[in-house]
Amino acid sequence: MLEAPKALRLHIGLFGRRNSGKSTLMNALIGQSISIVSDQPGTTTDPVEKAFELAPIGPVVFIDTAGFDDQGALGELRVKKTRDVLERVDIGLVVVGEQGLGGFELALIAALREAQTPLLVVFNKGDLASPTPDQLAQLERDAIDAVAICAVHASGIDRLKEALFRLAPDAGSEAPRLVGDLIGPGDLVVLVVPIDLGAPKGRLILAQVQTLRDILDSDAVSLMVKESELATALSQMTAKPALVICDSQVVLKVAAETPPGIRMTTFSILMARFKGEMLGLAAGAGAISRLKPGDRVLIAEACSHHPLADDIGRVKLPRWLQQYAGGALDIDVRSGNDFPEDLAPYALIVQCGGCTVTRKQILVHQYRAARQGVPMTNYGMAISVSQGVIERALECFPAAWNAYRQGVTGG
Ligand SMILES: Nc1nc2c(ncn2[C@@H]2O[C@H](COP(=O)(O)OP(=O)(O)OP(=O)(O)O)[C@@H](O)[C@H]2O)c(=O)[nH]1
Ligand SMILES: [Mg+2]
Repeated sequence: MLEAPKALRLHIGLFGRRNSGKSTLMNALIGQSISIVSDQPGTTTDPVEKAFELAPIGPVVFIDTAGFDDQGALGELRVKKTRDVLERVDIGLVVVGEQGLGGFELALIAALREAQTPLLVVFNKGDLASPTPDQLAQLERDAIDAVAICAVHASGIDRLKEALFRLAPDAGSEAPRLVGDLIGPGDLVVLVVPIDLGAPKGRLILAQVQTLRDILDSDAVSLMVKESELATALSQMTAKPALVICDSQVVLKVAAETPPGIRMTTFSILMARFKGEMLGLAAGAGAISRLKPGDRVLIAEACSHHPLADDIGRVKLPRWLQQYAGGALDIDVRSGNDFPEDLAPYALIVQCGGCTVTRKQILVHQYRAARQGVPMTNYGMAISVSQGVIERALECFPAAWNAYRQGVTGG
């Protein structure tokens, strides 16, 4: 009964001309020979379905269909079955063979669009043909995603999975609450926010605003102070706060001033859960303790902002990580969409909190890192590690605390 019910699975249909490699692709995606492959056009006659757990999307059903371009009496029945599939899938893959993108594929694209079905063009047989620049430009103009693969050699399948994940309507969007599940009605939550030169003028940053809103939604009570007022605020309270949440930059002071027995964490750690897969990021934080001088580290920021004098990503984090490693590290900073395909050279990836990007985008990065066996964490967790307070800040997330400890030992 742990299986996802079929209706909840994302249905992904494979469409295209006969012999374009749909069945080969389906087999490559699931890593088994489920659908019959041959060089004879028209091999698949009836739709072939296979339920599968597809990382990082989750439970899916792939539906391989009969090539669509054949006509005639027998052909028409097949075309109808394929059309039925086309109308009920959640995502359509338009598989293009060595003939390239032609009128037939454009008609398929139009049919999927008419059904309002997200679609992805898959240029298969990369060993025999490649999409032309014109075709790619046209797809881009129409805002249609495309990937080039070679199904027989199972190459490009990971990029295809990432593209599928970005298309999936609900995948990754079921974010946990920011803090609402950690508190109850009437609870008091203390928020500690430094107002320094880096603080935006006349407003609060998004993570703080979202946290305040979630506290309001939970019918709880919030009190926001600067770190200089925290001790006073705590000493004047008659009831114990349920939680103290601070900016990572003051985590050392706040951890010291919050009495044991009162839970404390940081906005960035809440964001790690809200915008990413927390356990993976916690395990990645543990890997910081295994950094050695000379290791390569990737620092990835989602937005390209103008760096401040003591920018976290470019100045503070590198300094802290190098102190931790006990020597110079080889640090690359990448911003925006420039997240490398090949992560193998890195001993660690530190991703920003991702306040300006979707959860999906961070999950795609995490998926890519996990697949290549590279530990990945985020800014806030890395800062708490460098300040020696990560275990305190993870106390209210026991599973993440365990994942962190496992990351430390490399287990
Ligand atoms: N060179 C090359 N051949 C491929 C590739 N993918 C599939 N093929 C070959 O293309 C032929 C057709 O593959 P299928 O997977 O059966 O194609 P299909 O789209 O399912 O065809 P129908 O079921 O007839 O519609 C087979 O001989 C495959 O081995 C590829 O990436 N490169
Ligand atoms: Mg087939």
